[in-house]
Amino acid sequence: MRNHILSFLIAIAAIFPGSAVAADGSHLWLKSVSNTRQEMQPTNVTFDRKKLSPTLNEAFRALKGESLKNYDIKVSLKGPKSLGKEGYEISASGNKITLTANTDIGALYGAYTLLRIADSGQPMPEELVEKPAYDLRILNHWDNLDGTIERGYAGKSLWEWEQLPDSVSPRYEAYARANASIGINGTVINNVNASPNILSDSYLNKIKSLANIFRPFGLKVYLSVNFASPMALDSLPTADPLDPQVQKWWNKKADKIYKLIPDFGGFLVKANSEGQPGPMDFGRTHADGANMLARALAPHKGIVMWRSFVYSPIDADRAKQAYMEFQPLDGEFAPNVIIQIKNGPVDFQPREPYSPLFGAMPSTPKMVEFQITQEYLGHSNHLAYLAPMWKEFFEYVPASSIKAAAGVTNIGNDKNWTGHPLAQANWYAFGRLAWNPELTSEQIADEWLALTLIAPTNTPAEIRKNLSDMLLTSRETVVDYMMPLGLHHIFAFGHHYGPEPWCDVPGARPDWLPNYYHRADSAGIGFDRSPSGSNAVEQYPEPLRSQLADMDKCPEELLLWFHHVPWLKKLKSGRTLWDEICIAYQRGYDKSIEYQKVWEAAKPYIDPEIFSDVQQRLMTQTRDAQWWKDACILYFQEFSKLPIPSEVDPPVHTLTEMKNINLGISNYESPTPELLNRNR
Ligand code: GCW
Repeated sequence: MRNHILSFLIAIAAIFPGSAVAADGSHLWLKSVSNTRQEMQPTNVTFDRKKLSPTLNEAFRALKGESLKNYDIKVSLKGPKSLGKEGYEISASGNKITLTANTDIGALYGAYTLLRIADSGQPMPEELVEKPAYDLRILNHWDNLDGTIERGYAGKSLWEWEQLPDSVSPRYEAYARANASIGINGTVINNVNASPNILSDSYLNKIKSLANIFRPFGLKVYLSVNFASPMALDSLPTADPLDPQVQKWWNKKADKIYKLIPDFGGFLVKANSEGQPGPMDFGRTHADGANMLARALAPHKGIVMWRSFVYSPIDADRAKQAYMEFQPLDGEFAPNVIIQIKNGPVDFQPREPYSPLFGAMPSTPKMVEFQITQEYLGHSNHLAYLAPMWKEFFEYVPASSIKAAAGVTNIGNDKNWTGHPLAQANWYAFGRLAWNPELTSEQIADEWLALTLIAPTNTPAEIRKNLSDMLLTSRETVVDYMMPLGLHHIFAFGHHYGPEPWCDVPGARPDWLPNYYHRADSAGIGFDRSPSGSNAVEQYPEPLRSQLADMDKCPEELLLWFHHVPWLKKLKSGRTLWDEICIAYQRGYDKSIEYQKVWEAAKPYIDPEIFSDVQQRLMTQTRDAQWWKDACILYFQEFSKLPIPSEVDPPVHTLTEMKNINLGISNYESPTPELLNRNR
């Protein structure tokens, strides 16, 4: 009963977006999905079906949205085969719209598209045919079973494990609807640092109840699994992938899962990485491990997403290690295995070159893993709209060369889902880009702004433009005040929030420490990955390889990623490297102030609760930009021994002050020294 009342309130809030309940960001970009059901005839929306499935009922709700009320909409489920499983076709003439699809889910995607077009004030296209670029568009939750979220900054996990399966939060449905509305069709609901318990009978029953709620929205459930589960759950003496008992255990487990959840998607695996167990513990390869799981899932059409995020020190350069471990296995994986590769070769830094592994396994299906949650981009305190970062990846890696896209989500149980109200745009952008990587960052930003934050009809164009520019430049701003010119991983240990280029943790793996990456000394700064250094450039194809290898030709935004550059080296601007570094920190800081002004000017057009929330966060962002600027300039100056250029404001903090800041961030537990020193 309680749940019904709650759902009702949420639905009311959705119909009246101006009401106090809806103004807290909880409605995301779906202010106008209606709660009308089909029984409420007569209506301007008709289907060529008598009875609507739950999926079509959802389509009906979307099409009954306020902004579509003047259209006559016919939905036909007799679409051409060419539309595939999820595609749709829209044709509009005057106030008549026909939406055609092959499947219920295709019709639902088409319905959300119509609503998006109408709600964001775009003209109705005469003809629009859409099919997703990827069959798999999938969120990765790093949610632990105790309700905490690794690298989560928007509260606790959405999944209320203790209440499941009997009592279900109304947010599960809202979550599924939000995902479907942007084309996301899969979700891995638990952390890749996986507890074996997720596969216990009791959890599987809870997961079944989530899957039932997600199903009408075309959202499949996947699980992260711990490779040693047979040992942990059923005391098998080994988890060796070539042991028949182990194979049998996984086969039985898969059978059990599919009995409960017939459309279960499959497994995601982090193996032999950061202390997680894996096939190499038993002298086997990643392919042996992945293929064993793939065999268990294949009869049910399930898949294995096997992560390539590994860095055993088989080479002195961590950036080379995943490639070295995986590239030789090209062609050895079963057909239902996809290798899930982080966008860059290290770890979700504000800027990385693309991971060269994408170009090195031609016979293996690959997928990209983006990080939506801002582990390294200011958590939920900083504004960083990430579409430009993901588009940068697609500039180097052709969208058609990969099979799927995954995004490590920024969702938690905060009222507004993502902590920072503007971080909703990243969830939105991930879905939109996974559906169509050709969309521009600007298009997506404008859509999201119009749907979520500002009503296009009564907000002056200049305000809209400034807000859009603010989003579009925000990631580069973070790069500028944190790690310009290809610097990377100079974060504070453990929580990865503030600056700590001086960080030293006795006993820690060297490749977890900032000086491993920045290598500042009296001669210069940066990691030499050219042929005279680690030669990581060798992993890239020509002609890019030669370009990256040459200090004078390497794109400047990646210069210190690939080169150890003398402080006084002249860059393209004619300024020295040292001056450019200082100026970048200043530019980032200045931009953060500019964002506060843009936001202030938009005040009359923004909901007051959201306005003050974002205002606070922008202030924090400026405070932090100042910290980053002062900390990094003063610390690196100890090596460069050069004066701060006159166009840069002098620091307001001393280096000692900066070293003493205790951020008091407790949401990440630092690994024990023992774990730190385990490679696998
Ligand atoms: O980005 C790093 C994080 C870890 C994370 C790991 C991974 C889930 O710091 O918290 O663990 O990567 O991607 O496996």
